[in-house]
Amino acid sequence: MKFEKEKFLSAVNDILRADYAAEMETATKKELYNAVSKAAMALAFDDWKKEKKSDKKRCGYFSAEFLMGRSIYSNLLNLGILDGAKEALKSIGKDLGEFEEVEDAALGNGGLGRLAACYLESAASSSLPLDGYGIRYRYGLFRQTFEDGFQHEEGDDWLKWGDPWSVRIDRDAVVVEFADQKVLAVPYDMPVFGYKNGVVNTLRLWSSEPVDAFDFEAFNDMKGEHTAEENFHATKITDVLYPNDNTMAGKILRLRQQYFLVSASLQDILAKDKAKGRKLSELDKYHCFQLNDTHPVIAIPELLRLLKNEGFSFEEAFSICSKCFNFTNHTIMAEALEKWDALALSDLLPDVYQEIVHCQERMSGEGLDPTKFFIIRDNVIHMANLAIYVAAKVNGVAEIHTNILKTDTFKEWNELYPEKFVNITNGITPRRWLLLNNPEMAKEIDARIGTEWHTDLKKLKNLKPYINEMLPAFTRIKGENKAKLAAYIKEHEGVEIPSHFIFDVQVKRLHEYKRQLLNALSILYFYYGIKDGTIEDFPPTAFIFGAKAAPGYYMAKAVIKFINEIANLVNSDAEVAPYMRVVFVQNYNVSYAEKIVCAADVSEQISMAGMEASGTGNMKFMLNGTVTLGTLDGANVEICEEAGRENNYIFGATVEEVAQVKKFYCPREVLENTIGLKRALETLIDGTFEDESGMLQKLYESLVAGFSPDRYLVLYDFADYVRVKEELLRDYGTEEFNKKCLVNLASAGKFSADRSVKDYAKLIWKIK
Ligand code: 26W
Repeated sequence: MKFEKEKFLSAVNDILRADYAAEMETATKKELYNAVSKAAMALAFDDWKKEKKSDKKRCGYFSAEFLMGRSIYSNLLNLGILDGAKEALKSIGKDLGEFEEVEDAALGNGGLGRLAACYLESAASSSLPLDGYGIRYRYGLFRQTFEDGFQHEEGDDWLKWGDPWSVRIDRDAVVVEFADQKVLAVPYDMPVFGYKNGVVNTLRLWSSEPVDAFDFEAFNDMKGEHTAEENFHATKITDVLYPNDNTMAGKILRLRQQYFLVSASLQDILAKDKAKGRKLSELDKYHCFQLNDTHPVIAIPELLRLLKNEGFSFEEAFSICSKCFNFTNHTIMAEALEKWDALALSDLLPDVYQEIVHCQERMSGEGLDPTKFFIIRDNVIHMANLAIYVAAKVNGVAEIHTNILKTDTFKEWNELYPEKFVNITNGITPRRWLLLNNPEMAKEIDARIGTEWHTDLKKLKNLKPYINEMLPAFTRIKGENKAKLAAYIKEHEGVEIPSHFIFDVQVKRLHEYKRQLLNALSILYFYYGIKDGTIEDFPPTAFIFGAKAAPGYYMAKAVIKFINEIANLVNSDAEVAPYMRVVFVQNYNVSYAEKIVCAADVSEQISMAGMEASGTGNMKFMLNGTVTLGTLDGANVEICEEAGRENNYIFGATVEEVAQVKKFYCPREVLENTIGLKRALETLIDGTFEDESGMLQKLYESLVAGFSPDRYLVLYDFADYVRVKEELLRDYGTEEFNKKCLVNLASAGKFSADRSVKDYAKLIWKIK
């Protein structure tokens, strides 16, 4: 897009005058942010209109979560006006960097939601007609603070700065009906800009409102209170994102959210097709739908219901659904596979429930063995089974994960429908995760191999001949990024990290299977080793954590408390100060990630093998030239395939070994036989840390006591972990180590989300 500075500034000024009765000189930061954003939106209006009107087959990405992060910089970048806008603002004495205060749109928990955001960007950048359908939560993922080392949660008022990147489309509002409630679903459309290609797709987020915003009649009849109550119920549906990641809570409000999202989206899509004169019997000619995990799977019976209302028979409707829907699984954890109480669902959505029953009957009618194949059993509805039965394709998100789905989690289903199961390895958008977050590194790459990699990440391999020559620039830029991160951490967390320290980073949601606890115990092992002299010349290392724990997840919160205690111990010990720092950053989110990922020396990806479906943080670090310290889990396996295992640091039990070990596992035995482990572990109970809450005690017990102690083999993998970790830390700083970093960067091509969405388009969506 050609950028005309004067025109742009004058557009900004017009918006300031019309919307805020302000001008450049007098506008507040917030007003300016809104005006700049709106002016940029206006530039892309024609492209957006074109895409909305186009007749091609489109895919709807149905997701309860879109973790978009901050939009302004990535949008300006993709519109090709980031530098222009920066210059323009500078010329009037303003700094684009000030918009760093703008809140993230954190309408997602973690990996699944961020993946959805990357896919939207990559699809637009690859000119693929993909639109997101989600929920416009009034409050996104909670804001996290630490008080005395404990996590505290606050509401996330993400709209504080306004929402200039959305447009409310009242004319597209639809009514969503529950047995006990009728609400209005109002869409807010966010443009999704392709990278410098003039493509603008849409993320449509639905907000719930009362059907009649203000009922004058009721008010006049003195029923005003009743109206207020209805009001309350209606907005409640989209009030807040559920902060659970990987655990199914079974809350009816969550079911309401899920149904609200899919019913509104499908009604909207069908109504527009009808208005265009399309035949609904040919729905699959114009649409397909990707169900992002089980959360939107209730779309299947809802479409059955809607089509039957249009006069189709169940079989006809079923046939349409089986061509339109596809299902992605993002986790094998049993506690995360959604199941709903049949009575509760039938109370809330009787007609939808009937369609689920019909699916079950159809299945029985086919003569399938009901002990293996069921949707409803013991009055519980298994949403994953419903999805697999109806969907055209089912995919896992990394090779190893898809294999586990096929041979274990959904073994029977795979034997029944082998052609349904496919793998699409996850990816990340290289625009946000290299161009934008690490611009200096991007420039160095451009200078050597040109800019094609911006949209064809495989081209990064052309860097390989330049690796030796690029080392000085690489280490210089990494050093600058580290200094910036250290300053930011000093300001926001109050912890001083010398930037010559190794930055060893573990950032992701807090979950036992991700084993932040393993990392924590290794730190204590090194700490006591340094103190008692058994470890000499320990390479100075800063251990950096970032993670939110689900508010009701006791063990996860205990791990946060433990690591914060370790940080206190280590950071206040003058004797180890030359060797170690520990910091747990507060409120880790997309914007924090952008700062961290480009400044890391070590990427910790240490889940118990078989548990992490893919991981995408691992890819972000790799793309920024960071070695992985990890298990053979999720996409780590493919990272090693691409970059060479010798260029990463792999440890621990493999999936096969995990299965073997678990048969006779005795953590107490491991504890006795692992040097240094006991000392580290017993800090949980020996008074090293004060434990009034009893949390640390519980953490200890989770590893050594009870029915299945140490479920995630923290103790089992400890020895191998510290061995490989120490090897890594001692390699740090050598030329060989720096080369490993760059080989990783140059080998990251496979992990572009552009590749992922193209795979989806070809294998699943059949769109061009
Ligand atoms: C019902 C509660 C609930 C909430 C969230 C269940 C499951 C989830 C998600 C499936 C959790 C999630 O985000 N999974 C992550 O998805 C990423 C994208 O595919 C993967 O990279 C991660 O490995 C996986 O943990």
